[in-house]
Amino acid sequence: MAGVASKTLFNKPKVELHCHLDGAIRLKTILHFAKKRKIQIPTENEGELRSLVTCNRPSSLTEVLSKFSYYMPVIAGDREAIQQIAYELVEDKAKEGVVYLEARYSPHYLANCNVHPIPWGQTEGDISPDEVVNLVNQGFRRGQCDFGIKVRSILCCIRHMQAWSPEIVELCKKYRNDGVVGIDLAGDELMDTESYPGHVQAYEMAVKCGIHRTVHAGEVGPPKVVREAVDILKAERIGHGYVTIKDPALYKEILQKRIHIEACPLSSVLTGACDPDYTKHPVVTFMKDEANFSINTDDPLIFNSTIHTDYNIAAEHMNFTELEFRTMNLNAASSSFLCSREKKELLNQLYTAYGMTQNVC
Ligand code: PRH
Ligand code: ZN
Repeated sequence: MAGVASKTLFNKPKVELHCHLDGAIRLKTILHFAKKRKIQIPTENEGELRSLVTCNRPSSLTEVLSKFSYYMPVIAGDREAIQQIAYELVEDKAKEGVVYLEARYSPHYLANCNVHPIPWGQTEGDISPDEVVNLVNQGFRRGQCDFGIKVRSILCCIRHMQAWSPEIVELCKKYRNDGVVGIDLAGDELMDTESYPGHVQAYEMAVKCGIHRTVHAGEVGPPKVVREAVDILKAERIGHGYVTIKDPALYKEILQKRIHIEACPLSSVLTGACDPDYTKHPVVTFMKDEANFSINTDDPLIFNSTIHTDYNIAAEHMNFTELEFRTMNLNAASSSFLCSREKKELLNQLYTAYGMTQNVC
């Protein structure tokens, strides 16, 4: 066992590119705001809430996504709660040794727009998606000061809510110098973008304005979704992308273009996206082929995990060595959506921490 324990340790600074703010909330915080706001949730007990909102065996993406509805009404639409979850995420990630985090969320979900279905703007007395971005920024700013790590946001379009996408790209533009580094498309991917012009137009605008782009694709959907993400949405990074290896031409292109794949091992098994045998996981193929990829948590609340859980999976079942963890984190830093100056700073921070002499000027 001593061999396994030493194998699983990667106690060095890490970069995480794929973590959902609303999938990374503390149970205690949900219970606190439920009580404070007098919002009824199925239980007031932390252990019971954990079993309700977490997945511990393979299910489906649809089931995983349905978990959010147990607790989102408690957080969404509340200024204090939104700031607090942002602040706490920074604290949690700093404790996990993450030095740079790109956290993603849907401003519309956190503003409660799915409950008050007005596609653009705000209802009276409610908070707008724009205000959500401000609140998250405030939480992240405070967190960065207190815990000394760097955090940026990616704003999510939602597959089945294309009417929100024009506002997402506008918010990305508005806050591009204030914490927001990119656009994403999240949600259930079994819908093709050709019939979703709202997303296509938003991504066209993102390209035009130099907004960085990632897309959830090839998680549970077919290779075609990844193809669309690359060809139509001009994605620079792919969230999950496991299915890519089933289409040799597509996979070759991903490798050649060095498109970054944001892999989330535990998530991939619990959403039923990948076989539970981690030794056969697409990440093993990515590693063997020296693909540009990273290891991330996705939704640590739902998967009852931390970044260590995913790193341990990689070490124990995928034969990741210290060298592979380093390479993977350097690839993540290079594929981050930071501006070139900050990217160089991050890379140099990692080189120093990993005891490497290389320096980027
Ligand atoms: N796949 C697709 N969508 C996901 C995932 C998974 O990686 N995890 C969270 N989400 C969606 C949730 O609906 C969440 O509310 C939204 O992304 C924004 O964070
Ligand atoms: Zn995700």
